[in-house]
Amino acid sequence: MRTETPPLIHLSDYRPSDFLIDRVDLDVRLHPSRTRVTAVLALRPNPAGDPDAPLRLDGDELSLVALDLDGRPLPEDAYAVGPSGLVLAAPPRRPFTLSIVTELDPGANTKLMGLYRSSGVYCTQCEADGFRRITYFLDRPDVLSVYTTRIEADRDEAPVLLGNGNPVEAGALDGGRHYAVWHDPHPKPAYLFALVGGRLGNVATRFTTMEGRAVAVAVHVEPGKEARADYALDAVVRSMKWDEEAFGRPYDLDVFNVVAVSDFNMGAMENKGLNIFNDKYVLASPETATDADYAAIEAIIAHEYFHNWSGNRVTCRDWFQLCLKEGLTVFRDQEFSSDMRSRAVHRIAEVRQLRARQFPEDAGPLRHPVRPTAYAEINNFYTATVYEKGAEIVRMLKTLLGPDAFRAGMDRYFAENDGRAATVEDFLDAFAAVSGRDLAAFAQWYARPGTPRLAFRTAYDAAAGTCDLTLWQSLDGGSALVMPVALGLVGTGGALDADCPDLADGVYVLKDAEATLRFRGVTERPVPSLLRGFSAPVRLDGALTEEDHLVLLGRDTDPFNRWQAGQSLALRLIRGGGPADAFAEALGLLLDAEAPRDPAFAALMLSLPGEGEVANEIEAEVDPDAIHGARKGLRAALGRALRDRLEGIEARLAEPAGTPYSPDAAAAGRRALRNAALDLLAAGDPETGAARAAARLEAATNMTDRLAALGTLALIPGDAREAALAAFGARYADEPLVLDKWFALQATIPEPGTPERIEGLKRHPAYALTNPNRVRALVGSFAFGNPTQFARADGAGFALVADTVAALDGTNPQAAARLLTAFGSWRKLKKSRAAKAEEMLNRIKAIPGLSRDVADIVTRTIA
Ligand code: 0A1
Ligand code: ZN
Repeated sequence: MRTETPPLIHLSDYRPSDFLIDRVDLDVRLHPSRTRVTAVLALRPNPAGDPDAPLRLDGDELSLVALDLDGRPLPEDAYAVGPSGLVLAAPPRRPFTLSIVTELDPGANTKLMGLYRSSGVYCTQCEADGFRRITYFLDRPDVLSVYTTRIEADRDEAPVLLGNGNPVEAGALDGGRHYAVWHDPHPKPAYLFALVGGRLGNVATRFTTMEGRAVAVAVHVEPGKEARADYALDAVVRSMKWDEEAFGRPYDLDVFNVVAVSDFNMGAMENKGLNIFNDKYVLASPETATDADYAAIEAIIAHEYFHNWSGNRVTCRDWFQLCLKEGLTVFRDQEFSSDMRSRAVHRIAEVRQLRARQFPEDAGPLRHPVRPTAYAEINNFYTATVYEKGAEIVRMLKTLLGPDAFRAGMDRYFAENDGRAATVEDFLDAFAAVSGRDLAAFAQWYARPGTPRLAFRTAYDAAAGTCDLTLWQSLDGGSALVMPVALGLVGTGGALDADCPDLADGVYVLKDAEATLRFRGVTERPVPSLLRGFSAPVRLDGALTEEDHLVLLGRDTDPFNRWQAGQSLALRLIRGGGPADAFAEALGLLLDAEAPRDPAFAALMLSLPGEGEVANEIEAEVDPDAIHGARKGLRAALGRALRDRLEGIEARLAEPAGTPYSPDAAAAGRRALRNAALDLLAAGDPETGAARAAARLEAATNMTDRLAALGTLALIPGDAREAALAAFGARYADEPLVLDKWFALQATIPEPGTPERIEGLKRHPAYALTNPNRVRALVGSFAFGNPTQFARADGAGFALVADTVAALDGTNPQAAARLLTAFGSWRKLKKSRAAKAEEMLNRIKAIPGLSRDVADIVTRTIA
């Protein structure tokens, strides 16, 4: 049987709903296998809809128990129930009430969409279309309703009952049962519905908003792990405060609850007043979480909280507008993290992530515009393009308009669209209105897939003291984009004070395919520093010499471009070979200056572009082994050339015994630099490196240092590595989130033995195909983070991942589809390897009964 190409839904087919639902009254009686849901829906025809239309309510894997219209059972010939929902052919043409009773089996719900159980805790996930797995509904984001939810459960099984909005009432019932009623006054689409019932501990505090509202804030976790929720709770409070200060957005309910669950398909979910999190992004202690984990918790807590305005108060008209909430909210969380930490360091991290995930997506078969125009399965569009490139568009808008007009535009957007389901046009209209600018050309960023290229040339006239800088942009299939290019000229003594009337605040707005800017008063041969702060998500085609990059690395005033110069130099050496002496010398000088001043920045300077980033730069016939070998060679050369300095850093940054762990950016930066130094030293001299790493592992007092040392050791084959891995696995046998790190680390070892190691780890008692974190850690890390072994010439890597996709598709299609996206760049590989990938993709495609999620990815990937 061949998989059919799933049918497409088109943006151009959008029509308003024929009916609206003003109020939803839910009564949910929780039971592990027979949960009963009574939904009372206050419906009315939509004046903007078709007055003769039938009522089609979405439903998925539901069993219908009873159906009443205005209090009377509906005769069986008045409705039809099918696999995708329930249809009333002749509904009333006036306001009416439907009362629907459905029965669900949360214990059997392995898709983790709708109502399910995670380690005994009842929880829900409704975005994008999970509410239809709870009751029949108009499950689309432009139908906004006011919800009241009564939850009933066994008190022993689920002493804590949480819903959206504010608590109204709670009490005991006969037979050991109890109930709680929650009311959410803010109209919302069904995808923001949530409930939780279970045995949970919590940490709590109060926050008073700028409007004087006292909010009870709590983070709920597995009992016994409360102390690990302190950092998340603190991040909630800091997010609340920041959104008031940076965007004037106060919180709007009396309670704000966060719940951590261990089985979750994504990072977290912004349900109104009741955010539900993958526990990986809540639980942290120095013993179990790294600095990177703390930073991710802070960012994701902020992200979900910020959705309260960008997503919930103003929601999306349809799923094509997903970037309206996601791109904007990523931008907001990035700004928050930049304010909490170092802006320059954070910007570098953002760009690395964009290049590692979004650039390849935009260059491969799964490419799509930030606002797609068609989809088969919306759950496959929670992508780096929608999120990260979507955030870059908002950032460019801010650069183009300046901070004041940007803030005024945001205020207007929130004011005009509060309580509405909006579009990208509504968003841009707000900025056009406050600034008087025409943003029609800028809007192309939402519509055009692919990463634009920016090229440049300089012509310096020493006699005249002028420099002409010509910029070109190109992107397949259309006119020029509007892009802000932050730039300046740099000389051997630092930034040149040259005059250019085309720049405003150091930014040139490129609107045409080509433009030339003239600088006057240029006193020496200048090096252009382009795209400072990565002011637009484009690829900058290099026309700089090694000497030019060295000037920027040493002298640019823009920290991002100093880092970028190092990356460019490293890329040249990885791709073209040649002596690394000049690069090493420049890095050494930079370390002397920056290591004491900004250790986090110095650490970033020491980390070379990843193998995937190198592959991005290559158009075809990618050979992961060659990239790996060249990168390893450069690291070894740098490790040797910088040995004295790296040893000095190692010694200087050792923390005095007894220093308490703090996750703050300064302490994390020192750890990052010290661990980067260790890693590079070990690359230069594996033998002493192994001993040094083993000693550091022994001495480590927190997970950041322990995992870094283990990671260094993991790259050096031998008994010391195996002993260290075994000891780590035993030490954290009861810590699933730490075992995930251990799984991931082993899965990314770039050696032929790794697939076999993974097969062994699949039999580890903690591994489970039903838990997305475990699968991501073991098989996802291999697929996305081990290019030499995933794309092995013998096809064993592709087969390993394909087998997992096939096994997972039956229980969790969303997770299976996500894993399959690892094949996205297969066509660029060397022919023999590409052929193996294609074989596996065809094998997956031929599986009978494939889910729509996987069928969609596989057909697009092969196409
Ligand atoms: N809106 C969430 C992402 C999310 C999307 C789908 C989910 O279903 C499994 C879960 C979460 C966010 O941006 O954080
Ligand atoms: Zn989001």
